[in-house]
Amino acid sequence: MRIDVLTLFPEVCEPFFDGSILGRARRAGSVTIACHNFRDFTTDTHRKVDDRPFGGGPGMVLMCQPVFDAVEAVEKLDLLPATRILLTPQGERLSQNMVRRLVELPRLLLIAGHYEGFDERIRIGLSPLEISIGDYVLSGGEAAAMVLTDAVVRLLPGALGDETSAHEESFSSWPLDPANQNESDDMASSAALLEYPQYTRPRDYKGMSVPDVLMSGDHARIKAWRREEALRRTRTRRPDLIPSPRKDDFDDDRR
Ligand code: 6GU
Repeated sequence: MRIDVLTLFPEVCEPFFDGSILGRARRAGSVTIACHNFRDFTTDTHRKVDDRPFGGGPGMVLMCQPVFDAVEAVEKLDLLPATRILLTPQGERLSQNMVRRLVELPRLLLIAGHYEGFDERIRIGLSPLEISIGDYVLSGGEAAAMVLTDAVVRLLPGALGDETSAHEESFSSWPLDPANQNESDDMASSAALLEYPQYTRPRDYKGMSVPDVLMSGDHARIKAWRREEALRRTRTRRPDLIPSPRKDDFDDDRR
């Protein structure tokens, strides 16, 4: 997979893409990540990338020219067809289901804006997917591009040291109900559990001890305990994640 990130602050993004899991995935060749600066594509003598909004108002707006030219030039760097993604608080909210769809694509082109926003013609002319990472406002799309990249790359084969860990974590599939394992875009059935509590050495720390079951060596009991804890945690913290049974499922059972 290839990911290109267009930003005014490549120096902010690059160190993140070199760290831990992302860095390892890059070195292993699972993903190519390249950051590009809009400013390198401006035709303006002062390398201007933003201007005041027509009609007045606060802040500056990212101009069409550097963005269109950057997208065109960067797409030509590779034959792989790129899916354009604009990071914006007005986009569809990023979810693990969306991440699972994105990781199937050969190439992502992430467009991170700064300032007050983009010229509307960037949306119209580039027809990108628009993605937000949550209901809060960031001062730029860089953090969102990093979040999205991390979430996607860790699902690439070989990106995690232990192949099983991506599946056992919070927001992976619902382990109790096989009927719900099918992928779906419908939020009600995007089943997930929060992760069970984890412990490591020492067995006692400041009077807090590790649950006995984890020291028992009984793998069936450990598995059952973890499932119960994951369920308990999900019920109390995120009851919205627990799928509600569909009405017609019940109807079918009665026949
Ligand atoms: Cl993608 N961009 C900005 N500026 N703020 C956000 C966001 C993106 N997602 C949530 N808040």
